[in-house]
Amino acid sequence: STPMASEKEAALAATPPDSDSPTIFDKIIKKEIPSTVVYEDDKFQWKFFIHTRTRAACLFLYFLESRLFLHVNMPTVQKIFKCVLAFRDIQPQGPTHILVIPKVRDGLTGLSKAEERHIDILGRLLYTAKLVAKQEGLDDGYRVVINDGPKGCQSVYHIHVHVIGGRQMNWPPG
Ligand code: D5M
Repeated sequence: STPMASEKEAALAATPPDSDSPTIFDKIIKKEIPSTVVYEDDKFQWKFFIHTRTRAACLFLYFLESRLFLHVNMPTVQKIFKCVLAFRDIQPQGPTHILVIPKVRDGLTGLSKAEERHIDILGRLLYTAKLVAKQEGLDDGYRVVINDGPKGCQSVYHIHVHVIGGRQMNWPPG
C-alpha cells in the first residue's frame, strides 16, 4: 500500500483518543527504543509539572528555577526538567520530518484534549517547531501539522507537532 494508505490504516487502528495507556513515544522519551533526537530543550517547567494555581507559588517556583540554574548544573537534574523533545519521524513525508513532543503527556493525548494548564507546553511545542525548522535550514518554508483523532489521521496518542520540509508542500493536504 502507499505510505498515505498505511498511515491512514495505522491511524484507524490506533489506541482510542481517550486512552490513558502509554504510547511508543514513552519508550522514545525513556530511550528504550532508539530515535534520532534533533532537539531537547533545557527549560525548567515547574508550572507544567506542578499544577499550582496561585500566582505567588508560581513566582516562588520561578525564583527557585533561577537559583537552581545559577547554582546547579547536574545533568540528571536538568534531564528531569527538560520538557520538550524533537526527533526524526521514522516515516518521513519529506526530506525533513521531525516530531516535537512534550516529555510528560499530562493528559495531552491530542490537541482536542488541551486544557488551560497546557497553554505553556503548547506554546513551547510550537516555538520548538520553529527552532528545529531553523536548525534544519528550512529557510524557504515548511509545514507544521498536528493530526487529531481518527479523521485527522492521528496514530500516536501523545500530542506531537510534525515539522515537514525540504520539498514544495501542496494545499489542500491529503
Ligand atoms: O503521527 C505519528 C507519527 O509517529 C508517524 O508519522 C510515524 C511516527 N512514528 C511512529 N513510531 C515512531 C518511532 N518509533 N520513531 C519515530 N517516529 C515514529 P500521527 O500524526 O499520529 O499520524
